Amino acid sequence: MTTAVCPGSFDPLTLGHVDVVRRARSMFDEVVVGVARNSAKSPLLAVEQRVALARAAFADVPGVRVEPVDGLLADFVRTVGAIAVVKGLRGGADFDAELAMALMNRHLSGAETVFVIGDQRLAHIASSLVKDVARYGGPIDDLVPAGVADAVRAALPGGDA
Ligand code: COD
Repeated sequence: MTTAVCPGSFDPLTLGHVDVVRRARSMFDEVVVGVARNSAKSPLLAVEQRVALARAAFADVPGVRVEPVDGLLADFVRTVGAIAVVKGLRGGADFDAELAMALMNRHLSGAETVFVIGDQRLAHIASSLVKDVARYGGPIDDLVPAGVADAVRAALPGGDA
């Protein structure tokens, strides 16, 4: 059985992420979505909430499970027995950011990184933009899986979280 890890901050999970995970699942028997605690980025949503939202989003996708990543991704990859990390690319800027991480993860764990080109209709979707749109009261419901938009709005100042 082949296992791959799809890691990210998923703060919040978007339809772009879902597309990448589904494409990864078409190549590997099992995909583990690794939700990084990522304290360096001061996430809007707590890791427990990001994990819960991702579990709900992938509940109907066989062969996909969601786990938190507390330390190094390279250690997580080894722990779950994955042979690859799968990352999505929207363009050259993503590749520039991903290359050093891919090389470091291979250095640390031996795992290869596989890049998939996401659906071009979702290429404008980034977690940071989703939060920005929501912060100014814009509509985000068609950018994220069900339940995520309400969680983002609730977590913003003035929300009911
Ligand atoms: N279409 C296609 N791909 C997309 C889209 C989209 N619309 N949106 C996002 N993506 C891709 C991104 O390019 C990325 O590959 C992935 O989805 C996740 O995106 P984010 O923004 O949720 O996650 P990041 O970039 O913040 O994740 C960084 C990690 C958490 C993977 C990284 O920091 C990490 O591995 N942390 C663990 C600690 C560690 O090991 N650090 C050393 C790393 S070498």
